[in-house]
Amino acid sequence: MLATIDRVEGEMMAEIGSTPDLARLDELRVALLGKKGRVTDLVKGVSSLPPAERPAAGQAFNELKRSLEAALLERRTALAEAALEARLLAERIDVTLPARPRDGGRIHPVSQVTDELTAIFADMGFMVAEGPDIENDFHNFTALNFPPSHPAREMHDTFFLEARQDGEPLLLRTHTSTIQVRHMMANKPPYRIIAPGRTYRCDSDATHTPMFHQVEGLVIDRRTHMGHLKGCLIDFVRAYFERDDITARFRPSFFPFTEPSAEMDIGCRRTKEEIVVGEGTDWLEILGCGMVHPNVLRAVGLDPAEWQGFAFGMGIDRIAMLKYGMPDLRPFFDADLAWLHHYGFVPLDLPTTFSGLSR
Ligand code: 2NL
Repeated sequence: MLATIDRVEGEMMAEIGSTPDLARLDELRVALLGKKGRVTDLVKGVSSLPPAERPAAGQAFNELKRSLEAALLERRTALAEAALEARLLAERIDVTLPARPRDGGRIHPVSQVTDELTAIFADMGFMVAEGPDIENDFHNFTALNFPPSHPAREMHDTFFLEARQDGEPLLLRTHTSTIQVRHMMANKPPYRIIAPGRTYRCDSDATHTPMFHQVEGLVIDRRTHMGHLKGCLIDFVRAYFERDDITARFRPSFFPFTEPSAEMDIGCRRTKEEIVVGEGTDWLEILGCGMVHPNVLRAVGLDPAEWQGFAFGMGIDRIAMLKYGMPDLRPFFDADLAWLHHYGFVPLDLPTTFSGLSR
C-alpha cells in the first residue's frame, strides 16, 4: 500500500505541475481530492487492510492529501501571477499619449467661446457673475435708465410672461445687464465682472434667433475712465482672435445706460465668401460700450460723484461665427449632431490663455 501511495504521489504531483491554466487546475483538484476523486477512492481501500497496517496507511494518506493541497496552492499562485502578467501586458496603454476621445461628444461653439472669454477676462482680473433668465421690469429696464416709453420695452421686442410678481409683469431678460444691476445692488464697489448668459428677444430671421447669448462686462472704481475702456477692449479682441496686429476704432453711439457711448470696430478684409479679421482695410462692428450712465449708478445706490466706470456688451453667437467661420446662426440651436461634430470642440482641450485658446 505504501509503495502505491508513493507511486501515485509522484504521478499526481507531475500532473499538478503541468496543468496549463486555473480552470484545469480546479478540475484536477476535484478529480483528485473531491468526494468521488481518485485519492478518496484509494482511502476507501484502507478498510480492507489487515488492522495492523491501517494506522500507517491512514497516516500516509493524510500526508499525501497535505502535500497535494500544498502543490495545488503553489500551482494556483503561479498560474494566477502568470495570468495577471499576461493581462497587464495585453492591456498596456501609453498614458503619455494625449487624451482624444475617438468619437465622443463635442463642446458647442457657444460653450467654447464662453470659456475662451472667461479665460481672457479672468486673466485681466474679472470675475464671472450670474443671475436669473426671468426678470422684472426694474432690473431689465428701469435701473438701466430706459425711459418709460422706450421702444425696447414694447411687446414686440420683449417676451413678457403671464406670471406676475406682486402684480408686476415678469419678462425674459433682453440683455445680461440685469446680472450687473443685481451684482452692484448686492456688493460693494469696486467691481470688475463679466456676465455671460442667455438673452431673449422677440425676433427671428436669418441673423436673429429668439434666444441668443451675450456677454457684458463692467468695471467700476473711483477713477476708471475711457482710456481704460479702450485698452481693455483692444487687449480683449487681440487675445480673442489670437492676433497681436488687430486694429480698432471707436465710433460715437447711443445706449440709454452709458454716456458717452461708443461702438467698437475692428479691421478686417471682406471677400465674397468670408471675413478675415486683422487684415485689409474694411471695418467690422464687434461690440457696444461706454461710460456707465450716472442714472444707472444712482439706481443701484452708488454716488456718481464717488464712483465711475465703463461697461460693454457683445453677442457671443456672433463673435463665435466670426472666429470660427460659421456662415449661418440658425444651426446653433438645431441640435444637429453632424453640424456639432463639424463645428464643435474636443472636450478635454480646455481654452486657457497660456496653452492657447483654440489651438
Ligand atoms: C451691445 C451693447 C452694451 C452695456 C452693454 C451696461 C451695463 C450696465 C451699465 C451700463 Cl449695468 N452698461 N452694458 C453698455 C454698453 C453697451 O451692449 O451691442 N450689446 C450686444
